[in-house]
Amino acid sequence: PVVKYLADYKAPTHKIETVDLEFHLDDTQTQVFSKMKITPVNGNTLELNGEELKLKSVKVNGEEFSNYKEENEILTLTGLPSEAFTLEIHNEINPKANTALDGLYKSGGMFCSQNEPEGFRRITYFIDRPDNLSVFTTKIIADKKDYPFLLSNGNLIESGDLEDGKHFAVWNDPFAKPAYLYALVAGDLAVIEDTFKTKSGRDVKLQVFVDKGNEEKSHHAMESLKKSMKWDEKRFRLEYDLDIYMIVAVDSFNMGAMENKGLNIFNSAYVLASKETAEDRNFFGIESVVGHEYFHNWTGNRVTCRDWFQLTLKEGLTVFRDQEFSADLNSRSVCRINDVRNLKAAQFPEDAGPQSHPIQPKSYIEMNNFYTMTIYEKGAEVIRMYHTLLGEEGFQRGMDKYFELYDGQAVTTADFTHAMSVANDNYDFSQFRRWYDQAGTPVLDITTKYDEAAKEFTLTVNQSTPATPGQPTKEPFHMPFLLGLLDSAGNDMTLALKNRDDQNDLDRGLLHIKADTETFVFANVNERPVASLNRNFSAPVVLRSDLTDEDFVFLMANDNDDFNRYEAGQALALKNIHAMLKDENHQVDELFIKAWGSILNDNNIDEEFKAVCLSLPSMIDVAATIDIPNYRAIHEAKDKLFKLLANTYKLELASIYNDLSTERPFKVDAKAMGERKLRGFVLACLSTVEEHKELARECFKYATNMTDMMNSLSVMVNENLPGCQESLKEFYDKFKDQTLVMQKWLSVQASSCDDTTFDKVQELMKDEVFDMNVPNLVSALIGSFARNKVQFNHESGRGMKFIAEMIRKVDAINPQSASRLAGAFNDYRKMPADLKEIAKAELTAIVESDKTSKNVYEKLSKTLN
Ligand code: HT7
Ligand code: ZN
Repeated sequence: PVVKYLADYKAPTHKIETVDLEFHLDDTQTQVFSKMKITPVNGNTLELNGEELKLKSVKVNGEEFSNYKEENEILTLTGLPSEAFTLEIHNEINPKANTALDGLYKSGGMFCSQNEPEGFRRITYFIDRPDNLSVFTTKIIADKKDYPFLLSNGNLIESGDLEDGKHFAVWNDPFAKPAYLYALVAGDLAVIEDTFKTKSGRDVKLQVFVDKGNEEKSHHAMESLKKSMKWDEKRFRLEYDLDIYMIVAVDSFNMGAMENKGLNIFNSAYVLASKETAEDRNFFGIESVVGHEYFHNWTGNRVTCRDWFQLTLKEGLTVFRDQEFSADLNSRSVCRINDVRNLKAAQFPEDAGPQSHPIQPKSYIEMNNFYTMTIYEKGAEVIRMYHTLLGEEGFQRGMDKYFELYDGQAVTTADFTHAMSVANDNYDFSQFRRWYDQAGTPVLDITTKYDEAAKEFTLTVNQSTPATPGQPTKEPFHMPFLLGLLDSAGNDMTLALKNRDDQNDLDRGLLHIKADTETFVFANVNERPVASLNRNFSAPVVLRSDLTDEDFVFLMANDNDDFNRYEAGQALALKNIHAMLKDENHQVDELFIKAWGSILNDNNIDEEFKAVCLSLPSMIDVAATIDIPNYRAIHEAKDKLFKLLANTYKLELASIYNDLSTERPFKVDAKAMGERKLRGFVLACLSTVEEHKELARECFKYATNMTDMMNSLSVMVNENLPGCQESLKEFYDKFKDQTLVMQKWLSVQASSCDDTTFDKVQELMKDEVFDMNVPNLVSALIGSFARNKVQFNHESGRGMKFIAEMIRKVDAINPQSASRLAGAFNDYRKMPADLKEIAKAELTAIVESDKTSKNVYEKLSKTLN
């Protein structure tokens, strides 16, 4: 397969100024007519991308043209005019056969498209790269009965009836855009409508299209859209620019959602929600994804990427924006904790494994493999660091400058840095730029010393970054490090640095870490302080410090930074789990048990924050610190600790459970969701206590919303509690016609660590609710099993052999879906020898097969290397 390099970037030879498209929709033989106005920039040879297309005819300036050849998915036209010309192409495509869901395809009875990053070339021949910005006009012709709605980007300018039961619609998008933002939808849909008045007084028509019968489940998405529009005006002063904004929900989709200009297409999982069918995390996810796609209108669409190596320019920035949106609308502390939990659970392992890459990669084989946690979530952390360094005002000045300089253009991450710098007195980001180029999670080793006589506190910070594929050595990063020194009453001391000039950010507690080793000496420190380090997770690093258990207990109770209150509890829990892994007779630290109990019994902490603070570190958090993790042992150690805590505090837990079980109206706000979250957590605790084994079944029977239902169902499945099988059956009978709910049912069963899970998954694959062609279902059943560390790494090797077989099967249908499953093998280098042997044989066979897609090839060849 061909490797593409950032260093090889060359500007396009031509510009497609406008393109008029005409579609004659048909399941297997859709006709596409494209008429492009093209300006030559450099030379008279034009290369157009085209994949899986049947070429019918080519005309230049109205005349048949035959000076072309088609090779390696490129249509090369030579001897073209050196002045502006028109190029007309007619080709045919087969949407029904498109199971890869890339380009134009069918989801249920509907036609829909997905063009990012390189799907448009599967619709027609084009300069399919983000630095070619064109004005698109689209005429869609289709059967009126089957496809009453015909949609594309921009404004509807004409529509009408045709012969033979057909009709047409013409859409024009006045904003020049790259082909990846192009969209087309045709279907027999239901729609809900609303309007939004922008800050300058324009009315924008809002529409959410869903399958008929799902209208009632689309209101939360509509409300989320209006909140997003309002928030972007208030926080970023950004107003929507078209007169219409449409969202379409589809069941077959490769990712969460897509920000096509004025016509977002969403995975139905991020649109549909009712209290009976969606969990709180789904309501939260819908708000955040609707926000994310909306925010792309400015960060992605108005200012786009020059090439796909710049993907984090739009994705890191837009994730930062959606995180801030969620934080402004919900609990800021809990949002930050959850964002970091997510980063540590998924991005840190990615950065420590075979797929590790900088947020701006230097090469790729298949771009679809680079929609990663690193580009998105670490990318957002990098944006957050600009924000921490410059403060909210300075950051906003930088954003204003970014739009002033680059609106309507395709630019690079260096351009973003430039805007941030010039808007802030030419702030020096030269060392900071290493975050774009170097992969791997930096480690900070911190030692502290208090000199009572001199009243000085010394903090020594040593940074190092492990080698990653292709990057054996690293240069130090510039990172913002937020710090507090707490006195014995838990108050933040006033900070004064003795040995350094960079005092200016000290009132914010901000230190700049730049060198491999930095020493900070604080003066006038009247008692030994407890240091609260890297507050709010200001730098995305692994922190190792000499803080004592007593310090962590103190921080859990007193830190003024909520993130570090949470983090201190995690650090203590982790220490205990490690000790239990070393010695199965280890007595859990009394200090930790007490501190956990104090949080549980603290009435001044809100429910959701309490639930996250009491949660134990994930299996991945524990495994991250072990060379060759034994997942079964980790699971058992965590389980033992959890049971100990639950049994120690069973009376208090039961009383909290009862308090939270009194009848209350169902609301989707932070308070109500927090209460349900804590109730679910407490239920999980109590279910491990002998006298409360029936509680989960009770909760399930009387549940009036999906959150309570899934909380109780997953506890029953994981602990194999009484009532589990009846509950699974009742759930199935009630929801078998609702695929989104069935995804939960499949996932909860495939995630159980129990050894019966393997056979269960084989059986579930035969169930009529499962369909290998739908990525959500593949992810819910096979993906959940692949992420089930205990069962994937089963001593017999059966778990990984099964996933290898599934990768092959799914790859023949949908390479993007298969490539995601292949991520299960990222732990390859950390496997015990016998499992590694099995994995090697399986992966080698896949990599060597000529049937393997480039998506899977790229992932697994890196894994084996
Ligand atoms: N910008 C989108 C990225 C994307 C995608 C979306 C749906 C299906 C396939 C896709 N490939 C890439 C999603 C986003 O970040 O908003
Ligand atoms: Zn995005």
